[in-house]
Amino acid sequence: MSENIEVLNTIKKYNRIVISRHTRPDGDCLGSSYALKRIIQLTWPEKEVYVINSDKSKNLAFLGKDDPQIESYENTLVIVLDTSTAERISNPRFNEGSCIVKIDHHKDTQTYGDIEWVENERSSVSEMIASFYNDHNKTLKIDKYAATCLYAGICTDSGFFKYGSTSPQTLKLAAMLMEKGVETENLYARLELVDFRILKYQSKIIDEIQMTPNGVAYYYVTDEIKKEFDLSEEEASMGVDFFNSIKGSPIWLLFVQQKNSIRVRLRSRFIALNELAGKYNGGGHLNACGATVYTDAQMQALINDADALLKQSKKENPEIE
Ligand SMILES: [Mn+2]
Repeated sequence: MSENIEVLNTIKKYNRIVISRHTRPDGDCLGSSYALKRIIQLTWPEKEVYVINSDKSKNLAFLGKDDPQIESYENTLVIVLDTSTAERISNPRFNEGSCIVKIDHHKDTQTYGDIEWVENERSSVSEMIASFYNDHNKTLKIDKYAATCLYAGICTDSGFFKYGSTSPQTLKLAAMLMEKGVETENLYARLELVDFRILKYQSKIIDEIQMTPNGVAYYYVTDEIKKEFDLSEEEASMGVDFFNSIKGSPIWLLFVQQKNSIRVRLRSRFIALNELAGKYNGGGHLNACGATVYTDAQMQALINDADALLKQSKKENPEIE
């Protein structure tokens, strides 16, 4: 809360503000950026506010548009949203700002801001901006567009309110945004649209999915498959979500071929995977990890280890499914 007031006071002091976010943008960093810009513009029409980044999103372009790079960062406040480390910031000039504010909900891995407001347990930075508005609603103004951007960011980062990071506060703030006129049905429809080629990719995975004796589901995305569906790295790795609800398969793995290695995405419910990921050059959260293997034999070893882990887990807890 005190950082939140410090952020407000800092915004008041500057007449030129640049908002930046992380590379490979997602709904949260885009939604929070466009919403914060709109809130500042509505509240202080005399301020210049820009959203400036060096890459953009195709699928979420309906949320808003970035501004072109500006000439000078003199007397400029730079606000970086949803980005834990400086190297992920999608604006190479963020450091030229007179003051840098970081607002984030990732584990605080690196300090780069003069002022940092970080809350790990928040579902999203969009939720933090919604709460920022809510805490200062005597001063700040919001409209339907800003509320829609924030609502979109909360939805995408919380898996539409399904992940554990969704708190009573998340839902209260979502309700507050809804009262500002968010048309949720339209928004969900837009957020859920997929390209036809991605649907075909999904169909291929579902058709060819592999299964170990104890129920670990897995799939290997080769370069050939990436080419066939014209997949970017990100699109290829999205495949891990295509088989996340098979009954009896609480562990599922996606392997993605790289130049000199194989990237692994590990997912589970009810079973901790981080130790397994650690054994294969990776790590992460309890139920969502990343790892890297270098040969087909290592890939098979990881699959065998996952199968043994699942066998053991099902023995210890027969309710796992
Ligand atoms: Mn986020």
